[in-house]
Amino acid sequence: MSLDYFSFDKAAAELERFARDVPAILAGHALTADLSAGLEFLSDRVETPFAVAVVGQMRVGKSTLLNALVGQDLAITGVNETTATLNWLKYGQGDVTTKFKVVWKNKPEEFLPKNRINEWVGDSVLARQTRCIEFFADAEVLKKAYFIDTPGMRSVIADHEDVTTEFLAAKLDRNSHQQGDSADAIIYVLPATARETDQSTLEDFSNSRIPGSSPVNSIAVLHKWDSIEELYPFDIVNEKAARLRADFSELVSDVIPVSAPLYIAAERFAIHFWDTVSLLASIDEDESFCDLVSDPEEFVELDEASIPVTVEDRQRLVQEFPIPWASLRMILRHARSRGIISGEELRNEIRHRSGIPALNNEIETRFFSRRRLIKMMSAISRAWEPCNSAVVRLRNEKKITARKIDEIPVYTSTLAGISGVTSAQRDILENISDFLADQKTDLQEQLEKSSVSLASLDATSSVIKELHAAMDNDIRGLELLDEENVPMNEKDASRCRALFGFHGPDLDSRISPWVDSGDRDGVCLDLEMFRRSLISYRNRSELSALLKHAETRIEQILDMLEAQPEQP
Ligand SMILES: Nc1nc2c(ncn2[C@@H]2O[C@H](COP(=O)(O)OP(=O)(O)OP(=O)(O)O)[C@@H](O)[C@H]2O)c(=O)[nH]1
Ligand SMILES: [Mg+2]
Repeated sequence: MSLDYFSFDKAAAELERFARDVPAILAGHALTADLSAGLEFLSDRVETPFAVAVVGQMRVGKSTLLNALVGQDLAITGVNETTATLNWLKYGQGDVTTKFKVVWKNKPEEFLPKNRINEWVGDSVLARQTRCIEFFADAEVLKKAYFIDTPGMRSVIADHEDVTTEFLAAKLDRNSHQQGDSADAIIYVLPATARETDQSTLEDFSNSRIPGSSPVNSIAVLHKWDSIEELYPFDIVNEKAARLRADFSELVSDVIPVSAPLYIAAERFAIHFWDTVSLLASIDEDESFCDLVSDPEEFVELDEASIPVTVEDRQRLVQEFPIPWASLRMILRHARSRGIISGEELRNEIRHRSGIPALNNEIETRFFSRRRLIKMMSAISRAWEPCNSAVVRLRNEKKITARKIDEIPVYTSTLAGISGVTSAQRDILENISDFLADQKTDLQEQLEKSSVSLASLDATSSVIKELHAAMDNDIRGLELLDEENVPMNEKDASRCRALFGFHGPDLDSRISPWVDSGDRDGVCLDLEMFRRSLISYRNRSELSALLKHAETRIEQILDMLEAQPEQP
């Protein structure tokens, strides 16, 4: 067993090799040339990016969140209801990034300069005539996934909600999921402001829930928590997330507290901003600090000698570094309550608290890797058919050719045995014998060619076949574990999930439940014990395939760990 069975990158490289080599092998033989066309889709399929849609109530910060994830201000944000169309954020370079594409409902699509986008904001006539808008940016993340910004649910602008729900429900259609077409993920943005009770968040979620979404493709974020009017809003939202995680466990993969403006500030604001904010947070007088953070006007106008940053400097600060007031206030309070005086430390702390790194990680490891596998597996399984047909044709051809080759000596000796012929007839018989000898050489060449094609086909597809079987078993195992009433305790089930690549297909993710066991030997020992403990399920016939696969995965992991050099 080799490393190829774990890492997605290696699997993708194998698939790429397969997609490149097999059509060439098929095209190289007259008998199979027609089948190579059936494989052209392969390379495209591996390349297609994922679609990630962001949905939620109006003004909950969907567009701001997308800008944080993409790393650029592509989606339009605003204090009033803003996004009026389905907006796709896609990868592009050069001229296209200065434009946007309008896909009209009733006329051909067109590219327009970016400065005209305001005509599509809010309740506009143009928005109603538009199917969707596409924006392009040269952002690394967009190479992997495109993002869809949606108009707010419960929108006062008619039609918005229907547009979003219908569109996304169609994308998540179970049947297309089977085909591996729907590699989409949905981020539900739920408000986490002070007046949102758990009950109202639950209601909000059920209102915006897209039919067909499930933990396999959905995640919830509690957004705008920075505006909770408490000293420790993060602790409050964290507790809320923990409660909702239990309520939502059947619906989304996780519930993560997020504040996009905090991340945008951490990523884009110069250190001057962070130094100034931490300086302001260290004011001696508690009362002055409370006045300073009481409202945005006071923040820039309060003129007291004890404040270590002048009124002019504060005015310049808010102009230069635009951030929602609630976010700025939260940063100031956070720095003060935790006694953070270093701008750099504050910035790192806020980046972490923004929840975006956790969200990115969740998107990547939970659904991208799993969806990527499903997508890849579906591409591979579609490639079997032409390959198998080619193998059958080549084998038949080989059989027929070999038979013909065997028959030739019989004819030749029959010819040689003919007696009592004239010399002219002898010449003819000799010509026939020569002709048969040439035929034999041609047939042998033909046989050789078919054998070479068969051998290359076999060599090229055997790795991918094994890979396919292993990953297919991962997916089947995960699906079984997703079912209700699986006869396995939760701890064992979650360990099997990890083994099957639930947290990511690479080795580290697969052994994540055991890494606490210390060094490599500790992990190996615990894995071995886990393998033995699975024996207790052996009388559950419905689990037999799953147990067998768990066993195989453990063996492969042990082989791989043992092959690794010991850490010093
Ligand atoms: N305090 C705070 N403000 C936020 C946050 N996210 C967004 N905002 C602000 O909320 C307002 C609305 O943000 P958008 O991103 O436009 O919201 P949206 O959900 O896309 O709105 P629609 O497109 O109208 O549905 C803007 O003024 C943002 O600056 C957040 O996490 N915290
Ligand atoms: Mg918006």
